[in-house]
Amino acid sequence: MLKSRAFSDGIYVTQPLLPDLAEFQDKLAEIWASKRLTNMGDQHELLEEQLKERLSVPYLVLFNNGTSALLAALQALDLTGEVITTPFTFAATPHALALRQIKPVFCDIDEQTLTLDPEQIEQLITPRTTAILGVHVYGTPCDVIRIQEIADRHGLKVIYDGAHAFQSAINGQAIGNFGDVTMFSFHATKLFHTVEGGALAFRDPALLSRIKQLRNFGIVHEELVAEVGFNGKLNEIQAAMGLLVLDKLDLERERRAYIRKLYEEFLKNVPGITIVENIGASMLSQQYFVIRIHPDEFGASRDDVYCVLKDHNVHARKYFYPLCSNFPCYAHLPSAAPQRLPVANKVAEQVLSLPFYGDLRVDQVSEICEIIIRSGRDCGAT
Ligand code: T4K
Repeated sequence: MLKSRAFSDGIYVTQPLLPDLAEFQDKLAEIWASKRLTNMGDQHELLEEQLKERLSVPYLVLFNNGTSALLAALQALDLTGEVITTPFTFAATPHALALRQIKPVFCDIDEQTLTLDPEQIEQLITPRTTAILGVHVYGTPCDVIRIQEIADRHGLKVIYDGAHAFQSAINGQAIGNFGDVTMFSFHATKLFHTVEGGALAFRDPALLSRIKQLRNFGIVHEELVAEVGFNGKLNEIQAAMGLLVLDKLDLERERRAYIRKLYEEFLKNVPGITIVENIGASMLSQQYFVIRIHPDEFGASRDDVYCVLKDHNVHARKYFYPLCSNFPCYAHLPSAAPQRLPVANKVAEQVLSLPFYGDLRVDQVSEICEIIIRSGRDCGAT
């Protein structure tokens, strides 16, 4: 098939936000002069401070990626046994549990928000359950009120995987202020990034020294290693990247808001396509733009649309298919049985994350939507 000229270079689901090279070179010169490359140097400390403010949270600890941050959160909260979580997420969420020898217990998702369905949580609680791990998927907040009520009733901890939820808010309250701990990912594919990176946000001051200690091999001081920790530190070069990306973030968010509007205009009245809304978010993360394709009504399946886009050099992504509960390493778990997770299994077949980043042009968005709409007509006709 002929590739469109608009897409001769390939269009990907995202493109990292990059600072001006000259600005980055200036930062590098500063780091060179200081000879401080890692272990909580000036860039690191400044970024930690700025992110704490930006995310409006009392405490924030930087990590070298979101997964290691999540691992540290599980350890800092002394979680063991079983943790109830969603299968509709990136592999890192259940993997962090499994790596800590904790059994993930999969709970179905709500059809509208695509986050943990609070109605289904309580029946999964056993004497071995120690926590609920919700994911603010695509930046849509979990039902934090009901999850907290359930956790309080059963004496459970609450952790949120907020990898997609940078600057998301619920009723004006920043998303990092719910549950015991919230993890953020600062991977290059994220709205705010440090190439690779992540953070934990929390409100309990008692967690601060423990989390910092776990990030640095369990070291308390030169002559005391208190427990088994690991190397979760973000280096100075990546922290410098974060500081520069932070300066560009507001503009990127505005651009993404505009692109979201364009997509919505083009796709809102197409039968068989629904736009995934960040229900319950008083401020959007602007991390992803996701649609659901209902093949009976639309005429083509999600996989058909994915392939047609690919033929045009447009690389959308099926976040999150396959469902984590169907991975070979989890499929044997009783909670992973597809009949126990009907909504998640259905949604995983429908979702498609479309290219979404500030530099996407209007003509490109319009052409992507035309290709999608045409694919429904063409496949439906055959
Ligand atoms: N929890 C959740 C809910 C998550 O979504 C994630 C990560 C985590 C936890 C773990 O956080 P981290 O430990 O990663 O901090 C990407 C990311 O690697 C991953 O961070 C992210 N979620 C996941 C949803 O997406 P892939 O395998 O899809 O990435 P990749 O390399 O295929 O990139 C997607 C597209 O982005 C590429 O087609 C092109 C573009 N791209 C990518 C990179 C890396 C660029 O233009 N430049 C780049 O440097 O996982």
